[in-house]
Amino acid sequence: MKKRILLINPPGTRRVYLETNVKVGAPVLPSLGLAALGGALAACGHSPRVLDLDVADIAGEHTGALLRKTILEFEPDAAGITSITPTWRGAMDIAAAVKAISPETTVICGGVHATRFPEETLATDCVDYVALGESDFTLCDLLDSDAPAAVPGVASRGADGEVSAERRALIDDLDSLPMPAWEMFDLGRYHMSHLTERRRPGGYIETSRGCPFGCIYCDKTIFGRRFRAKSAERVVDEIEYMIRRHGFREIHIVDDGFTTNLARAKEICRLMIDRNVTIPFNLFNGIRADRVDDEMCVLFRRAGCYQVALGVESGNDAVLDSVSKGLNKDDIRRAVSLCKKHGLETFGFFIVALPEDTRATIMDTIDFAIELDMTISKFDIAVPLPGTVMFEQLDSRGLVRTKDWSRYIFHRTDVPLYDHPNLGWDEIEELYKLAFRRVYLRPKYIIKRFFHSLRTGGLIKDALSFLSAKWN
Ligand code: B12
Ligand code: SF4
Repeated sequence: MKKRILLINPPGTRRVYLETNVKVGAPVLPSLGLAALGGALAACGHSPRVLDLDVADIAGEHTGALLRKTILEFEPDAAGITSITPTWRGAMDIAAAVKAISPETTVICGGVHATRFPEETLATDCVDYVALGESDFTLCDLLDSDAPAAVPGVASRGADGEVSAERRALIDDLDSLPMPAWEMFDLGRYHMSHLTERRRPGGYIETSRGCPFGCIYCDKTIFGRRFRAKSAERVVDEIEYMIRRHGFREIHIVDDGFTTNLARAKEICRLMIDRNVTIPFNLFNGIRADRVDDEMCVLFRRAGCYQVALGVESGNDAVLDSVSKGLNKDDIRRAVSLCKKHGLETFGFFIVALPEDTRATIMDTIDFAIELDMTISKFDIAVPLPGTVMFEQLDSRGLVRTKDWSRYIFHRTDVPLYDHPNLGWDEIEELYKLAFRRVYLRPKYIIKRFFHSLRTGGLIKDALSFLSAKWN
């Protein structure tokens, strides 16, 4: 039987980005996870709708009233709420509100934090089921089943109060995934930061899932370590569908490892060129510095890529070793200079206060950022996301100070999350702010950025961001 399901995105962007030092980089695009679920639901005959409370929150709308109005109008059979660690608490409040407005609506939670903590998520009567991990097919099966608790990948609380939480096998054939349902979103309400955007509207695409590496701070709860990929044909079909069917004018690739299989990545670019499906795109989530070569950069450029993000993390080889990155500074130097040689913008992710960091190694990281002189350098505070090796390391030593997950945000220093083995939080905060000042207030950078923004038309936005940033 056809069912109405309301897919809800909880607020997050305001606290995670807009109230922090990196507000200039805040990305506000439609959730790919919800679009993927919507596509799968539509493909099996259901009627999905999205309620994006994050966008409503940014716009200053009253999210509680909006939720109420939407539920009373749409009368969903089920509500599906997504969450990651910092938005989980808010997602639980939304679950309670849904039940208060409409007790007969089935409430299903999914996403990384609910998957990691099904017991806690099912602790109240407000959540009926948790969909564990990848749920593209789980959610349809759950809605179609007379015994939802028995559907593989569904966690629920039994009559005895016990929670059964068995994961479903990962999806092998990613070409079998239906196209994401972008029609559920009002694309006019979304935008990237001008730092990572050329044209609007932009949209996320995933071409693969899983990453074989094991960086200690990275959460692998959903897609795991096995690399699985869509075929080049499917990827280019999907890009074409985004452009022609939905009017996207730019794409942002969110794969953990777009170039894990370099031959496939090159094939995708070649096919984009051959089929004339070139479009401005960036490698938003970063590629590994050891998975890029000259030919790849040439193909990136020809296919429309203008910006490559790289996970640099640290400017100290011993610290890089300690986080099991499997890369050293020379690998990173090589990748950055290759990208620059081919005229690609570079975006570097750096982490301040990794467990082995000291004041001196953080200064190495700042110096390395200056040496690399990338188009954008983004500094994050090392956050031990639950389930990561880093969390286990700190927690087993009794160093984790709070499990208030709403505070697990990469760019906030106002509340200490853990006791760092070598540094106090005052010092972490001081070094974090110093990193931005030393990298961005260099005359060489300012002059270069000025000409860059003249060329790309971002001069006024750059000037405003510069003036509104908190440098101290
Ligand atoms: C793109 C991305 C972003 C984007 C947009 C996220 C979005 N809302 O769409 C941006 C840049 C905004 C972002 C920001 C952050 N991100 Co992010 N992000 C990603 C990334 C790279 C891809 C996410 C994605 O679209 N995947 C593809 C879709 C299809 O997968 P999915 O969303 O997981 O959905 C599937 C399942 O989870 C499940 N599912 C999800 N929701 C629901 C709901 C229901 C009802 C059901 C049934 C199932 C279900 O089914 C889906 C289909 O299989 C992931 C890494 C990764 N590889 O997943 C990190 C990741 C999700 N991000 C992460 C983090 C930590 C953050 C930040 C907190 C970092 C920070 N700055 O502090 C912020 C928070 C932002 C916010 N607004 O709250 C972590 C989350 C870890 C955790 N424990 O929470 C991840 C896993 C990275 C990592 N490996 O550590 N992120
Ligand atoms: S940080 Fe990147 S390379 Fe490291 S495990 Fe996560 S996705 Fe893989």
